[in-house]
Amino acid sequence: MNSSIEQLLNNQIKYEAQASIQYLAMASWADAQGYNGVADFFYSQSEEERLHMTKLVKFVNERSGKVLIPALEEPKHDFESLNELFEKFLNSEIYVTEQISHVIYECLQNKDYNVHNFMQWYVTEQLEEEAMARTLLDKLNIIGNDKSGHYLFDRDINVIAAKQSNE
Ligand code: OFO
Repeated sequence: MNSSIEQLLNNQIKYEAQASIQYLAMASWADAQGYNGVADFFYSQSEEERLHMTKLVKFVNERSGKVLIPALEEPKHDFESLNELFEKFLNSEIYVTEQISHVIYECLQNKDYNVHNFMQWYVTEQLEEEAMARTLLDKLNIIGNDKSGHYLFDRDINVIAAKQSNE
């Protein structure tokens, strides 16, 4: 594997790991605030990001590349509101999507069609996750500051998320 592609995949390992701990911190914040549905949602998003990271680790090793498990930055722990929480979620997904597009671009420049092919799974996954983050933030924007709206959002979030990922 070309060393610049290897470096990009290692960077991607870091972004997935960073998203995983960020979502864990978000789950924990929601748990402490009594938003149990939102907490479950982010606990499971955190697990998913961890799987995305591990899939990359295994792929780089299968291709005889060198994996360097990275140090991570401290995640954001505190949020003013559910809106701020979900804005962070959407921005994090947009960032990861941009990084994946960059990997794809470099694969094409370097004619690495194997890695290009492998990365298609991430492209599809990101599309779904970004769409889900947008839908949830849109709903919160409709709800505004209404406490009973937040209660219902928390109660229904996992149904909304499941429905969105079946679309
Ligand atoms: Fe790894 O899918 Fe989101 O970030």
